[in-house]
Amino acid sequence: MKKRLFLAILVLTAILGCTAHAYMDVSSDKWYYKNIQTMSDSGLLKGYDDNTFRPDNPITYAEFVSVLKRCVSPGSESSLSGHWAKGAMEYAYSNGWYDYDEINESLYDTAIPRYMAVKLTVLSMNLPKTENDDGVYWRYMNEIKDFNSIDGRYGYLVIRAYNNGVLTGDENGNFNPRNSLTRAEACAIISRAAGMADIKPSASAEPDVPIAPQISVRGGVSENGKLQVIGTQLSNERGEPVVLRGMSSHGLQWFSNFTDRASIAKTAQAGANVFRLAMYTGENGYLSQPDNIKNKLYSSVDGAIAEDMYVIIDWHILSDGNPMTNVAAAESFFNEVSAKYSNYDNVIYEICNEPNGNISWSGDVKPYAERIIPVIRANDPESVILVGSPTWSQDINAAADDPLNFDNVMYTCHFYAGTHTQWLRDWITYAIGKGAPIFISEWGTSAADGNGGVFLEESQRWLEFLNANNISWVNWSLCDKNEASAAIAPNTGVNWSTDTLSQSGKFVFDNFR
Ligand code: DCB
Repeated sequence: MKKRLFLAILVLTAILGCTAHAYMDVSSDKWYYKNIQTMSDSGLLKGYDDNTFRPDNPITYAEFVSVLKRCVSPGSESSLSGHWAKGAMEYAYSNGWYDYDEINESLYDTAIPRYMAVKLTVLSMNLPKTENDDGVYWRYMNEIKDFNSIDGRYGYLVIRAYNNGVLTGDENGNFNPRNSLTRAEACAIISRAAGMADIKPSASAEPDVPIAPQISVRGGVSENGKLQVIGTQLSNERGEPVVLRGMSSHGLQWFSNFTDRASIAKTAQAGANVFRLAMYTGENGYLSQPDNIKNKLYSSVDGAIAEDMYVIIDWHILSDGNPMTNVAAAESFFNEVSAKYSNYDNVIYEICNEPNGNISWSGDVKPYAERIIPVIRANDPESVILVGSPTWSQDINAAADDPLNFDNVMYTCHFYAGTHTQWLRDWITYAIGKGAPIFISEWGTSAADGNGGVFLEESQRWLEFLNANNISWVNWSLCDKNEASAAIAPNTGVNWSTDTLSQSGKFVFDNFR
């Protein structure tokens, strides 16, 4: 059993005979009275010389981080020249409590926003991940009324703080992420967190590195790095499970106005961490106008990279049902694109959208994959590669029965809620049971033709199933076409916003987090 330093400090305080301090502005009937006494008596956050504590003043970055540092590693305060809190700040940074772009010296003496205080508390105290951190954000969107206004980078940490009993919302159920934190609130949060966290005595000079989240639903590339497939689970660079959620474009030959940087950024801001670029081969797509379509593709891939997203390059076969029909063009395309992006962890290759027609997995699609995958691997040896299957990427069971012999490969399963129901979920369960990793690189709330519905109840069943299995998904499609599956209301144009989403789009965007 590890000793709890916080308790040790309290005991020490008692032994040394320190008496509780009475501040003239902290009366004993206040909700925070005990928290302030605890923090003050243990020397973690003291009052002022004029015998005030100023409980309602906002706490600064410097003060907050210093308190946390004293909690987990008491002793030697800063001996560095410069700002008095510089030592604590550098300690915090070197232990991964914050990232380089989050705090700089010009912020030290300003009020710390609540989302940042939560991040620092959760990471410094190693607050344990709880079961409910995983993929069920939609539940918390009811409990934390303003959850949508929390930046995607912090949502899971806020949830973890709630789950650990460190935080509760205001009287309206709001978290108010960008508001400041009063000194009284800081005492409450830190004393609660310290009371339940396993804080290690600082005897060992090397403090433990805080745990990273085990499931990152909203993490982008800077957080998750190079992806890998472990067993059937998509995982990040550190081997922790990852779930990607986002939007697919419609055909680049028709709707590339919704794949510019602005549209990708809006999708990212809504909480998505993956964007798929549907590069149709037929239907006046890539094979008819290769340079034009490739330029559109590249500028959109670059836009997604700039937005810290994962990006799927989709060789969107459809009318050309057998991938073998254009296998030579596919080889040269994937050779070029995998060389171009081999240094980017963002890129995922989808080598055949939806094989269909009178073909089989073992006779057509698998041999195709065995030609394309080595082409990509020659340039980009470890990237994740997605492979479709016959019957518009529903025959995942056939793939699971006769799998490809390559690492970091996943099989796509595509569903449309108006057409595909429990039976296809059962096929996924079968495939996973056989060890086949599954990725939903395309799904719609509509029927299989992209129109009809929307079918939100069945879509909800699907998402609960995918959440329960940590399966990543990409929704069809980000455009304003007049069809049910389109996420943007008909004819809205490129100045779309989350206020001009279609019924389908509202449902899908609400489920990124
Ligand atoms: C897939 C395709 C995708 C298609 C959607 C919806 O096709 F990957 O390209 O998108 O699912 O059908 C639709 C667009 C339309 C467009 C049409 C042709 O939404 O605006 O006019 O492509 O480019 C599927 C998926 C499943 C099934 C059939 C198809 N299925 N299909 O299970 O029967 O026939 O395209």
